[in-house]
Amino acid sequence: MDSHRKRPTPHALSDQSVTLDEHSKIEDLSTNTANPGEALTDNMGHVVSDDQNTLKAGERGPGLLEDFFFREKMHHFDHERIPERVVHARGTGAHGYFELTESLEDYTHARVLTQVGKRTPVFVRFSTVVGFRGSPDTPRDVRGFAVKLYTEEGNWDLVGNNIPVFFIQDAIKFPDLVHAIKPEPHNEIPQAASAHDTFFDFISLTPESMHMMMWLLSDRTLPRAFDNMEGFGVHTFRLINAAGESHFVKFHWKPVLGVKSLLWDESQKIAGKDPDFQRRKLWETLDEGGTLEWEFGVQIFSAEQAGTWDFDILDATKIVPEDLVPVRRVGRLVLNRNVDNFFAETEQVAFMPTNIVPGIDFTNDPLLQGRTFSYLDTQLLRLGGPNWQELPINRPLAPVHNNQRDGHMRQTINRGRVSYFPNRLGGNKPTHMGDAGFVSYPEEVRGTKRRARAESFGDHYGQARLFWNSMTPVEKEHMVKAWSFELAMCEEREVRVRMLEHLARVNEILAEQVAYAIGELPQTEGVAEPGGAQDSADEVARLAGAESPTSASGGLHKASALSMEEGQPQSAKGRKVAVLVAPGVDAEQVAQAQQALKAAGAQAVVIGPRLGEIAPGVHAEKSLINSDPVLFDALLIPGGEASVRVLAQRPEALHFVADTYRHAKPLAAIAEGHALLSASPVASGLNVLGDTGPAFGILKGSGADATLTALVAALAQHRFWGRPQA
Ligand code: HDE
Repeated sequence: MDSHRKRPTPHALSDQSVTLDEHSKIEDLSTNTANPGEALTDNMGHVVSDDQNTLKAGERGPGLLEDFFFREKMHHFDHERIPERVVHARGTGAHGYFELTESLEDYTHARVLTQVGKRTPVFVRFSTVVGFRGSPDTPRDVRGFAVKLYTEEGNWDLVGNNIPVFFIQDAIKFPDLVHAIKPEPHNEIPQAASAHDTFFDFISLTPESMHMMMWLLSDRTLPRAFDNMEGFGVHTFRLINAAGESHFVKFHWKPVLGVKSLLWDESQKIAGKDPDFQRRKLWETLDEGGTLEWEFGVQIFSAEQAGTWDFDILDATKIVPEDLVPVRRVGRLVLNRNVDNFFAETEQVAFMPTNIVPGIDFTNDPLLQGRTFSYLDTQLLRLGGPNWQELPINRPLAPVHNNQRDGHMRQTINRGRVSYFPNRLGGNKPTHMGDAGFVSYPEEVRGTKRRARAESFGDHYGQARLFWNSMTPVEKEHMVKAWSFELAMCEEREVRVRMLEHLARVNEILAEQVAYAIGELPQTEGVAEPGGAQDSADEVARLAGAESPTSASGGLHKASALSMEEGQPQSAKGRKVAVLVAPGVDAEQVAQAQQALKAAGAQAVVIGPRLGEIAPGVHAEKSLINSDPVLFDALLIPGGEASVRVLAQRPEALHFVADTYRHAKPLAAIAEGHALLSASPVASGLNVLGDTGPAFGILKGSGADATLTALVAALAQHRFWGRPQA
C-alpha cells in the first residue's frame, strides 16, 4: 500500500457544498419539463390558427413561402434525428437512487462512498452492444449497464457491462472488434448478431478474447430482465482514502432477484413476438409503482495481494475470482421512476468513464486508458457540440464554475467580464482548490516508450477454462449449443476450423461436441447428437466430467459466482404466468390464482380465445392471437370442463403447453385443466404427467390452493431441466 500526502479538510469548498437527496435530480429536470398546454403555438410563442392546412394562393393554388408556421414545423421535423451510438445504440433508461449501507472510509474519501444512508440520485441506461437503435431487446449480446450518479462532488459514471471481462486488452483494437461484430459492411447483414464470419474471423485471430467468448456464448448474454443481470465495472479502479493511501477495487452490482436467463429459442422468438420485451418489462414495473434493485459490491485489494496472483489486474480479460477476494456488499441501487421523455433523457444521456469523483481514480489498464478518450470524443458527434454537458440529463447537481464559454447552443448565461485565469478583475475566481479538488493519485511511473503488451497479459486460456469448469452440466450443454449455432452460421470453413482449435485449448469435449455439430467430426460413439433433446441425459452426463486444468486463475480450478445455476437468489417476484381460459372456466380458481400470484409479487395474465369477458368476472387481457408462451414464465390451466374442451381445439393453446414444456418452465393445471396437458402431443405419453411430474415442474392438483402454492415455489426455481422429450 502506498501512502501519500494527507488530504486537506475541504474548508475552502464550503461555498461549493450542496446537499442532495434522492429527489434532487428529478427536481432539477422539472425546470425543463413541459406539459401539453392549451393553445397550440409555434416555437416563438405565436398562437396557431390552423395547423392542418398550408397557406395557399387560393384553395387549389400553390403554397406560399411566407407560411412560417409550415416551414418551422417541417424544418424541425427534418432535423429530429441525431446519430445513434456507434455501439450500445439500443438502450433503455430509468431514474432511481444509490444508497450506501456501509462506509468505505478506510479506503476512500469519496463522499458517495462514505456517507452511510445518503441517497444519491442516479440515472441508469441498459443496452445491447451490437444492434441498431431499433433492434430487438433479446439478441445474444453483452448488455451495457451504465450508471450515472449525481453526487455532491460531481457526476460519477460507472459505465459497466453485465459481463466482468472484455474481448480485448488494449483500446487500440476496439474499432477492429466493433467493425468485425457489427453487420458486415457490404450488405449490412446480420442485424444484432455475433454469429457471422467477420466476427469469428477476428476472434479466431485474437486469442485474448477467449475468456470473454466463454461468457458471450453462455446464458449470461440472454438475460430474462434487466434486474436479472449483474453489473460490473470491469476494470480495476483505485480508491484513495483521506490519508492518501491507495487500494485497488472492482465494482459490482448484484441483482436482488438473482441472475436469470432466457433460453436461446425463447430469445429468438421473443425478438419477433415482442422486440421491446425488456424495455416493456422495466416500463410496466416502474409504471405500476414497483422497483428494480441491486446490491452494490466492491472487491478491494492491495497491490501486495495482487502481486501474488498469476494474472495481471490491469488486464481487462481477467476477473479477480470472488474466492480470492469476496465481494463486500456495501450499498444498494434502486430504480423507481420511468423517464418523462425517451429522447431527452435516455437518448441524450452521455456517459463517460472519466466522470469520477475525488477518492476514486483510474489505473493503467490499457483498455480503460483508451476509454478515457473515446467517450468524450463520441459525445461531440452524437450531441452536436461542446455544450452537451448542459443538457438537463447530463448536467451535474454539483455547482459548475469555470471559464469555458460559447460554442453551439450555449445555455448558461455567464455574467461578468472575466473568463480567464488568473484574474484580478474577478477576484481570481473561480479559484483552483489544490488538494481539496480532484487530485490524481501520484503513482510513480517510469518506463521506456514502447508499443508493447506486458508479458503478464499473456495467458489467454486459463480463465476461459476456469469459467467452463465452473458451469453446471446444463450450462455447459447450453454453451455447446451456442457455440454450435454461432459457428454453423459462419460460412467460411477456414474460420470455423480456426475457432475449433481455440476451443480445444479451452476444453476438448467442448471442442469435440461443437466440431461434431458443425460437421467437422464423423459420427463417434459417445458424442451426443446435438439439437435433439433439450438437455439429453447422455450429453449432460458427459459434460459433467468435462473439466480442464486452469492457469492465470489464482490457483483455482473452479470459481464461485460464475454459474447462474448455483447460489443465486430465488424469487417468484416479477414473474408473469399465462392463465389460459375459455367460456366455462372455473372463475373462482382464476380469482384465486390472481390473488395468490399477486401476493407472491408475480402476475397472472388471463388469456382467452378473444379479449373481454370470458366468464362472469373473468376478463381476458390478452388473446391467443396476441400472446405467446415465450413471453411468460409459466403456464396455468384452471379447471372448467367446457373451457378445457374449447382450448384443446385451439392449436395456439396446445402450442402454449408444448413451448412451456420445452422451455423447462413450470406447467400447472387444476382439476379438469389436466386434460389440456394430456391433449398436448408433447407431454402426452410421457411419464411426467404422473408422480414424477413435480420434480419436472409439472404441477397437477385437484384444488387451487395446493397447486398455486406449488406454482409459486416452482416459479422461484425458474427452470426444470432434464424433462423427457417426446
Ligand atoms: Fe464502451 N463505448 N468502449 N465499453 N460503452 C461507448 O460511448 C469504448 C467498453 C459501455 O448507455 C461509446 O457514448 C471503447 C467496456 C457502455 O450510453 C463509445 C472501448 C465497457 C456504453 C465507447 C469500450 C464499456 C458504452 C458509444 C475499449 C464495460 C453505453 C456511445 C477501449 C466496462 C453507454 C457512447 C450508454 C458506449 C467506447 C469498451 C461499456 C464509442 C473505445 C470495457 C455501457 O465511446
